[in-house]
Amino acid sequence: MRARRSGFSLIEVMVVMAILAGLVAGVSIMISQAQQKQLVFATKTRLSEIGAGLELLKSADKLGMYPSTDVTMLQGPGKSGNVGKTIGGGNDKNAGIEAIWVAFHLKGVRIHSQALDTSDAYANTDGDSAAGRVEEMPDLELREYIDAWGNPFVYIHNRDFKKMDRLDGYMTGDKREVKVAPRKTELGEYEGAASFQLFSMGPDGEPGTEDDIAYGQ
Ligand SMILES: [Ca+2]
Ligand SMILES: [Ca+2]
Repeated sequence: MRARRSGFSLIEVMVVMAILAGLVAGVSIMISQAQQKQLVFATKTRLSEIGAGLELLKSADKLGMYPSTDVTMLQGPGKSGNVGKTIGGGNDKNAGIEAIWVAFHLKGVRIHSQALDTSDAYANTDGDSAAGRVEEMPDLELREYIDAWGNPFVYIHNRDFKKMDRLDGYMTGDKREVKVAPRKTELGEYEGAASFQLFSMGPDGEPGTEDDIAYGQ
């Protein structure tokens, strides 16, 4: 009579371990895909809140226009004149989205949004500051609204599409300098030709690649 087998053979153990390893790999891929979806969702939410704020700014009782791409050219509402003269400072990085930060904090204009007023929705990735404080800005820092990967959103007013090569570009959350260009359709026309462009550089943190996420898309 053959002796009864005890335990598992090496091959059986290895097969089980291989199956487990496969399961773990599959589950972790699913988890990271779910996390990536959440980040995309958070980014789209911020984009639509900023976009809604821009439309509000354009109404006559607010700014009456979309903010300039250049923070130093930003016009204040009513009699307060050229806010650019007041704030000064800054550098030439992240200029478009900083202009939105300032515009959303102008007196009489202040745009409130739950999704944007939380501290993980903004940062000062290039570390610059204004020379003078603008009404409801919490301090002198020229912050940018950022996407869920920590990179500033890109904002370009339509009148600046053609001169974007004069701008010095953006600094990402991990301190890389990147050049941004206005987005174009397949026909070679500017997107948002009558208004503005607002987009995230996407998961890869590079502007102009396929994973970019544009407002309204
Ligand atoms: Ca800044
Ligand atoms: Ca990208």
